[in-house]
Amino acid sequence: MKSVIVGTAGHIDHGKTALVKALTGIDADRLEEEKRRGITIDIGFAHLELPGPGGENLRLGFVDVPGHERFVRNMLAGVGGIDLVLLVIAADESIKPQTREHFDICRLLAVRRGITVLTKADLVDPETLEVVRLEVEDFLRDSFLEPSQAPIVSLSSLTGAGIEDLKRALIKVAAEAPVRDSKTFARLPIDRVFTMKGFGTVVTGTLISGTVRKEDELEVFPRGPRVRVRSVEVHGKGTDQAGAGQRTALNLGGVTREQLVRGMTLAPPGVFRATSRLDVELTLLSSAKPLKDRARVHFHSYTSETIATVILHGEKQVAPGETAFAQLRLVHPILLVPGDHFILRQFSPVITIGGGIVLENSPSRKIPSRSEYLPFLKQIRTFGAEALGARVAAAGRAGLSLTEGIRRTGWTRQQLASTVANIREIATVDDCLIFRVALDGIEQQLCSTLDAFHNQNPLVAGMSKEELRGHFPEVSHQVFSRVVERAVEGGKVELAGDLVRLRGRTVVMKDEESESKKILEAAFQTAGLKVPAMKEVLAGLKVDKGRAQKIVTLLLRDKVLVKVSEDLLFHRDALDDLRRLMAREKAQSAKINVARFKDLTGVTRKYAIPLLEYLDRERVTRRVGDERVIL
Ligand SMILES: Nc1nc2c(ncn2[C@@H]2O[C@H](COP(=O)(O)OP(=O)(O)OP(=O)(O)O)[C@@H](O)[C@H]2O)c(=O)[nH]1
Ligand SMILES: [Mg+2]
Repeated sequence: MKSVIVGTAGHIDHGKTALVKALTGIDADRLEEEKRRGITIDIGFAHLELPGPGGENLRLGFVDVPGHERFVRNMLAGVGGIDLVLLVIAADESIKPQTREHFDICRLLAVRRGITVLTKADLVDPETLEVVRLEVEDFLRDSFLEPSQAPIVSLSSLTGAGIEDLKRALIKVAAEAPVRDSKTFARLPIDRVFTMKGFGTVVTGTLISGTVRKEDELEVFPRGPRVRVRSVEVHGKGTDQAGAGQRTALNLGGVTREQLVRGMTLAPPGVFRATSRLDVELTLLSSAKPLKDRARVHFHSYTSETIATVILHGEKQVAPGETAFAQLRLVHPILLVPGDHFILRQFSPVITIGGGIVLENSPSRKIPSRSEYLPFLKQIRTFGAEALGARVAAAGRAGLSLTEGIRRTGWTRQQLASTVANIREIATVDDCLIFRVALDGIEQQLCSTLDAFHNQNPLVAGMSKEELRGHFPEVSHQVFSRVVERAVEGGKVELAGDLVRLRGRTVVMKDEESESKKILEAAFQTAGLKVPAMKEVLAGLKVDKGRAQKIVTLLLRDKVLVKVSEDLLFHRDALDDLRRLMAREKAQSAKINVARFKDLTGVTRKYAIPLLEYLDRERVTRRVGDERVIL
């Protein structure tokens, strides 16, 4: 069954509540004070099912708002989630200030459909009704209620005349309203909180997107506990789940009434973050005074309100009727995503001056230069694939993590994935979206970093991955690994253990270096197990100490020299001879002690102990007491 939310709008006493009652039989004025004073103070609710054009049922949830100018903030809490509006104008009074203000609010909130209702038709003669109708048509010209497109119905809630016409118009307009997305993340801006005896805490609101099921866990924004949905009601009836576009009541566990107020939002846990900075596109009403940079305003979105400072992107002020990009700094954080609408009211005296649409919910604190930032804002203003592309491009080499992408778009992982699948320029690396050109750039820099390294360190076989990684602090671990992989696959780079090197770059030696290498190797080879003191060998070389050290490292890497202890290096041939010697000794005796080892090899104790320990490590011998078993 399709669910549509219908809001009322219009001047005080023009018959909004009476109209809702004539349609639904429900008196939306629920407060004692409202009944006593005969005016609506806070939003009220009603519901009605009508047969749709195809025979299916349409479920209409009504949000009835107050017309009094002092209660516009309550009106704003109700109008945020509506799909269509009934603009109520009394035939005996015609257009009045809150007719204009409510209508402006609907336009600023981008309400796209509705019906104009001329109430109290019974109080005027047909000529007056006709005059009012013409006046109203003029007023609506070129708006979303343009008279040639949207119905105007005159009726009397008192006599019931015209109510059936309105129902027919409602069926038509409601059937045309797009279905809200029940598959995306649930968001429920709370409009009422109360306790019910034996039930505990109950909240109500218009579910603007997604689905809430019994037993769901939800998070309270801007900050609050995680709560559990104990039960769900839609239009006063218990149900297993509520879908987008339904008036929803939730009985919540894990929270007290005192922890919740109107203006908070319920959403799935761990997905979103409330924000106190928003980049927006805002439009000033032509009736408003110019809006200056840094002006303080009242900010309203869905059921929430706070005070905000308007920071214009590169302009001193916005002229009446103009549209501009701005950053809003909110005094209290609110959970909003791109595409959400808001209303701005003058700080004092409080009147509606404009409104707009959220473009970015996590802008940086620093305001970028206008020339640099405006193209980005224009791109994200498209809200589709192009907007996502712009965000990924702006993320540059860091890429946009899916978590961040979800938080900043309000899209689900699936929505993101299917959008990205159609953008060839974007690659998905594990959990990160990144432009292919960014990957190319990192790869190029990786190769030039390696090239520079090889040039500076001709005697080193490659750069350690760790050190190379250090050159790319802005790049995530996943992306770095992917780029290395790509470079290897592309044949540009090769891996040798933990070392990365450009393909084909072997160690290059200058003449005196390769000569030194030979001298060094020869010195160790001829020394056998009686290895020379390192210092002496190095002193005999033609190269400086640093290079000599590198040559030693190179010989160690190539396993020509073997490190037996911290300061004892042996030539591998000498150690191979030693193994053979031990094998021969085994034929004589299964065991060997230090004295015998010294005799056999001719080395002093200073060398014998490290060598034996080396043999133990190599599993040639095993120490048993003071002796060793030859294995
Ligand atoms: N004769 C006549 N009276 C009406 C009609 N509709 C409403 N009224 C009366 O007008 C008065 C105001 O009606 P409400 O429905 O409370 O007006 P409202 O627009 O809800 O007022 P607020 O919520 O305070 O802005 C009440 O006394 C209604 O009985 C109508 O069609 N004909
Ligand atoms: Mg009312």
